[in-house]
Amino acid sequence: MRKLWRHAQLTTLAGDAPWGRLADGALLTSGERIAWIGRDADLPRHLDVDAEHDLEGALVTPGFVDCHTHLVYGGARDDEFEARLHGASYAEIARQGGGILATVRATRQASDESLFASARRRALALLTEGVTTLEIKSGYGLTLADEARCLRVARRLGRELPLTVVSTYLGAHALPPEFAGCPDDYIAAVCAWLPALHAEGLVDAVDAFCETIGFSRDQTRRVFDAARTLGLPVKLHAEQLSHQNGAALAAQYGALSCDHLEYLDAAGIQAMAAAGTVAVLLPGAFYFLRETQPPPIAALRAAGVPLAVATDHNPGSSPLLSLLLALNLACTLFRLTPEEAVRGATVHAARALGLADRGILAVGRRADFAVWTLDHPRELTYWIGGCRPSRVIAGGQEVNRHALIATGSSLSA
Ligand code: DI6
Ligand code: FE
Repeated sequence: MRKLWRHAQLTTLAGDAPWGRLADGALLTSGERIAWIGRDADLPRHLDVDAEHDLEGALVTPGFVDCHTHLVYGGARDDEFEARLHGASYAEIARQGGGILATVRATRQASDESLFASARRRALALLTEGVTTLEIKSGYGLTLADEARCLRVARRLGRELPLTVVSTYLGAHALPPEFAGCPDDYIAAVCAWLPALHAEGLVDAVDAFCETIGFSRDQTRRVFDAARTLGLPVKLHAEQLSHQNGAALAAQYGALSCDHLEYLDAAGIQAMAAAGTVAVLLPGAFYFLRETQPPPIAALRAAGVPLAVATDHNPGSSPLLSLLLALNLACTLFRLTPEEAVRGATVHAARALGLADRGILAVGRRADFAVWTLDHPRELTYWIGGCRPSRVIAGGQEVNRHALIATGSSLSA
């Protein structure tokens, strides 16, 4: 199928021009890919196409990439939100067996079908805003069987929704009760489970939570060694709540990304720059936990580290299901420019997932794009709520979001 999209204000994000903008542009898709892109006036004559759409001056951007989510879990943690409003801290709640472990209990009790139904609803909320590629981490199962269940749900979402899903094994997220007091034994188990998960085709990358309430550098290193043995790329939750030197360690392993980074130091920045590691900024967690120290954006920028922005959707520290709101928060709280924020949720987010075929609009890239009735792409970072694409195209196919939402509600009722 060859489809021609005409009279668009293209925000290609390709090349050096601001936003890669092309006024009155046209785009030809062939199957899942972009076959031609340029000025409408320069369209080759006598193009053989199956369908033609006039976008009447609407804005077109690449499909968004949400490169850091924990989308698959049971239950919710609104009770902890309320407890924090009464003075408890996130770390205290975690130490008392709440926090991540509360979600682990709810996830283990949830059926495969209910895990799938709730994750599907969340994925559709993101898709409705133009997200066409989504990373999903495990990390709320913490047994081989439960981690596998969660990763299978992620894979099933990728099969059943018009989204690309990248799945990340985060067995080293928290210490489960079975291993209380024995974190090294748990890390041995996390490493021992990985080959089976990988053999089943469930793992695209490996992540860990390197933190006082998570795992140490040495434990993180063991997880990374297990990943390296299987040729799997790594990424890290690094320097979120305290400085652990995790980012420098991850960079030594050529990590795709280091994520959070509020407490990142100059050595970590240099290591990331040298390794080409992407900094994934998660302003939703910063906002929801009322953190006060923002990541060192100016120094990351000066060092040439690519900046990505993601939702970090999870029930504890970032119950955020809007990548557009994450973009606004990245600008207001972290002082990203609107163009940096939008590049952070497209081209740099794709790079954080090791995907070279998307994130910009260019010939040969995936035909993932969103159409917006906006005048300027910076509006994507400006409006707080209420901004939705009028159309979403994933792999060259128009996504019927209303039909997907209607089907899901009847299945999960
Ligand atoms: N850092 C986070 O922000 C999430 N996980 C992590 O390692 C929080 C997960 C949760 O509170 O459930
Ligand atoms: Fe996270």
